[in-house]
Amino acid sequence: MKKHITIIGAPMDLGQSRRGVDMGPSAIRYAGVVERLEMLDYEIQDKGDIQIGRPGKDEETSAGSNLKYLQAVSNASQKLAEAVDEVVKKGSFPLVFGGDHSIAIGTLAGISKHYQNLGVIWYDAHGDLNTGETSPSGNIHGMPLAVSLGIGHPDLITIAGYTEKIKPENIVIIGARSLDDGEKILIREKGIKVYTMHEIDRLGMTKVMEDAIAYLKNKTDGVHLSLDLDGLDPSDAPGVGTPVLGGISYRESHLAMEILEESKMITSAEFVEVNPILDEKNKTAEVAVALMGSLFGEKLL
Ligand code: 6HN
Ligand code: MN
Ligand code: MN
Ligand code: MN
Repeated sequence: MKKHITIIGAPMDLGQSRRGVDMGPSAIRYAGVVERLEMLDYEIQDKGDIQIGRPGKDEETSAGSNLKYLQAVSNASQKLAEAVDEVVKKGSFPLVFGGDHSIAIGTLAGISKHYQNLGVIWYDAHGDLNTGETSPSGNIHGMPLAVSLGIGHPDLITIAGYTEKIKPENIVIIGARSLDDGEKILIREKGIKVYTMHEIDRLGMTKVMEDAIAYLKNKTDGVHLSLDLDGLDPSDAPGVGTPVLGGISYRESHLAMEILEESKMITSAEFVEVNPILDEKNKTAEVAVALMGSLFGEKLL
């Protein structure tokens, strides 16, 4: 039987300040994702995009909170959680396209209830571990990992009706190079495993991925890959809203995806922060699709 993947687009741009990332799902589709994965003997169903509201500027702030577009992000997260939940229920692999990284709140809320111990690989320049108190920006895309740990605004941590989506010991962050002070404190407090660019440079991507897999292997019953394109170096993935120099290369990223594929460990994935307005001829969407190829078993020979 052919393995089954279900695509869901989450055209969300309210979790951050650069418009255009809502066109990410279209850009990824335009880069040929369905055709590419079908070649790998997957049956693909594209469910289209979830509906995201267009709140006015007056809805940017809400009483008692510095989180921007809290209501809109929380509504969309609930919708995405329901859509993803359905996909997992019918035994298909959920593949979600962003949109900004705030969508991970909904993705994880939809997936995690199906697992006792969901592992998460967070491939990102950032930790996305801020709360309203520690955030320098008020942008919710800097918060989804904290929210999924049950730390953050009550409206966000209760999406899908339960709070602790993931446990700190089941998280691995890969590619970090821009962490806010509050995030560093939380990482130490919770003992979260982080491979910063320092470890990637020093150990090499093969060792980093092998260690990450060994770390998650015996304690998780599924692993979600949340891949923020800004984990890659901006020279390879320029179409992102919060680029940070000194990132993971295109080749290293392919290698990481290939090693994950060999591990047969990944049970869901999302590719986020592709912003075609900031991109160079859809390069970043094409990179995302190429990485998905490797994640799902494409071989060079
Ligand atoms: N992302 N740490 C910064 C903030 O505003 O909280 C940047 C967050 C970036 C989030 O790339 O998904
Ligand atoms: Mn991110
Ligand atoms: Mn990021
Ligand atoms: Mn390769």
